[in-house]
Amino acid sequence: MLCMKIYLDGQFVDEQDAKVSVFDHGLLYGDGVFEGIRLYHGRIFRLDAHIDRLFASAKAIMLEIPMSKPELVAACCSACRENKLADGYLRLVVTRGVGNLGLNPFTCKKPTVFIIAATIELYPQTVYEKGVELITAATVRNHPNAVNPAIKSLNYLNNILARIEAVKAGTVEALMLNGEGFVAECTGDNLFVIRNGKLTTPPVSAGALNGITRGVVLELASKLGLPASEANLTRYDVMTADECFLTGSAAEIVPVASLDGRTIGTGKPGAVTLQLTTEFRKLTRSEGTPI
Ligand code: PXG
Repeated sequence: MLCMKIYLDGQFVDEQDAKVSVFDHGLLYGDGVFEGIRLYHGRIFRLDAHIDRLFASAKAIMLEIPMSKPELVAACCSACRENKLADGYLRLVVTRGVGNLGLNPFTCKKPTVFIIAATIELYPQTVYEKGVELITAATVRNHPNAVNPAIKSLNYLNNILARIEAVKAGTVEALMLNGEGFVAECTGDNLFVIRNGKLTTPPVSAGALNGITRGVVLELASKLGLPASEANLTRYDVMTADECFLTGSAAEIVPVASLDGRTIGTGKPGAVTLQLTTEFRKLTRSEGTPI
């Protein structure tokens, strides 16, 4: 593969030269924010929404991004052009920057900004054909008053601990419940269930990320005349749904075949899931910020 050009603090550097300090609080404490963004056919999908969420995450952790929104949009576009990418995945990261060894973020004078524009490793095709087999993680979602899961921070251990459970159980994703026992989301994807033609997804207040793909699916549902709402869900609601699917920028729309060994619906990708997938793919082919 050709050497990737990484955007790092205002410049493009070869990947072997793209290094951050061991004193960067992004590394020392997971102190920072990020976005994972898709590029389809030379257009960045929902870039403005990702940039808005990045700024919201940064605000929540009192991190001042040293660039304006239009500057970040321009940097994302250049990162794709520099790497001659037409389809791929952007990882946009803003860390607290270099400081001393103490927790105090105010010792960090300048946030580090980098953008990796790469090709993407998707879930295997069988996952889209057969659906994922979910397990419920014993690791509970972070309480919103601790590290709010709505913040897309570099502090992903909560999700990683649950992902370890999934992998050890021989699958790719795990369902995460919040402290009250309601469904939050999966480790890197939002969740929807369908019952009697009606879509339901947990509210952000249940510990879900305000996913960009989740938002697109809610828009598509409204366009298609499918009733959709946000409501608390239990494991029972997932197990007994007619259909269930996950959403994420990397995953797009992934059917769920089972939860903890209970087959959901027919166990095959359902009609509504397939219809939404078709409509989602039409959108990714037809809109986006040209690079
Ligand atoms: N929930 C969580 C916890 C996420 O991290 C999503 C939902 C989906 O959101 P979007 O906006 O993408 O529709 C995410 C984002 C990975 C990976 O390597 C996945 C995400 C982020 C970073 C890495 O699988 N998903």
